[in-house]
Formats: sequence, C-alpha cells, structure tokens
Amino acid sequence: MKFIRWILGRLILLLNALFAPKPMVRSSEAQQQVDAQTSKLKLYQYLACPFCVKTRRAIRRLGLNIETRDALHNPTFREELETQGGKQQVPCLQITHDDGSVEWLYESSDVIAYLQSRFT
Ligand SMILES: N[C@@H](CCC(=O)N[C@@H](CS)C(=O)NCC(=O)O)C(=O)O
Repeated sequence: MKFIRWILGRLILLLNALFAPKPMVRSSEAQQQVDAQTSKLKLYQYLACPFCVKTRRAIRRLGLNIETRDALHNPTFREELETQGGKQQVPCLQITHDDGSVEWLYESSDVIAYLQSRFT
C-alpha cells in the first residue's frame, strides 16, 4: 500500500512537471509589490500530496513566490503546523497580517480561493 502510494505520488509529480501551468506575467514593479506581500505567506505542504500539488499549481499560475515548508520531513515545520496551526493537515497557508497576527488557513480550495481573490 505504501509502495503504491509512493508510485502514485511520483506519477502526480511527473504529470505536474510535464503539464506545468503558465505563470501570470506582471511588470517588474507590480511583481515586486506582489513579492513583498507574498513574503508574509508560507505554504506548509508535502511534495507529493495531490492537494498540495493542486495548490502549488495555482500558486504558479498566479505567478506568486511563496516559500514552501516541508511538513513531512522537517520536524520543526511539522511541529509548528501541529501546535500553532492546530492540526497536522496539508496544505496549510500561514498568513502573517500587517498587525503581526498569524492566521493558519487549511483546505486547498480555501487557500486557492484566498490567493485568487488577493492576487488577481
Ligand atoms: N480536504 C483537504 C485534504 C487534505 C489532505 O487530505 N491532506 C493529507 C495529505 S494528502 C494530510 O494532510 N493528511 C494528514 C497527514 O498526512 O498527517 C484539502 O483539500 O486540503
């Protein structure tokens, strides 16, 4: 079962690489402004999780530079996700607001809807 899951994960990564979405193009000034905003966002994720792949594809399509944090292999990120986010589920977007408060947004569809509403 673990092996089948591993094979499926690799297949998803291969298809994702072969059919990578085209990123939105912005002027360098607009991209710099967006980059400043996305520096406050971190995506806790697993490399081969289908929901994470779906979210990373949306991030790429929107032309966003968002740091990804491997919550499977990095024990610090795993611990942060569980204790500060509230549960061990990926993808999860950590949003640091201008007032310093931190929000943890779970569910791939909600993360994508949030990014689309903010960056399109
Ligand atoms: N409905 C969720 C499903 C996310 C989900 O099932 N993620 C799995 C990984 S593919 C997970 O975090 N499982 C918990 C774990 O691995 O500890 C979404 O769309 O984000």
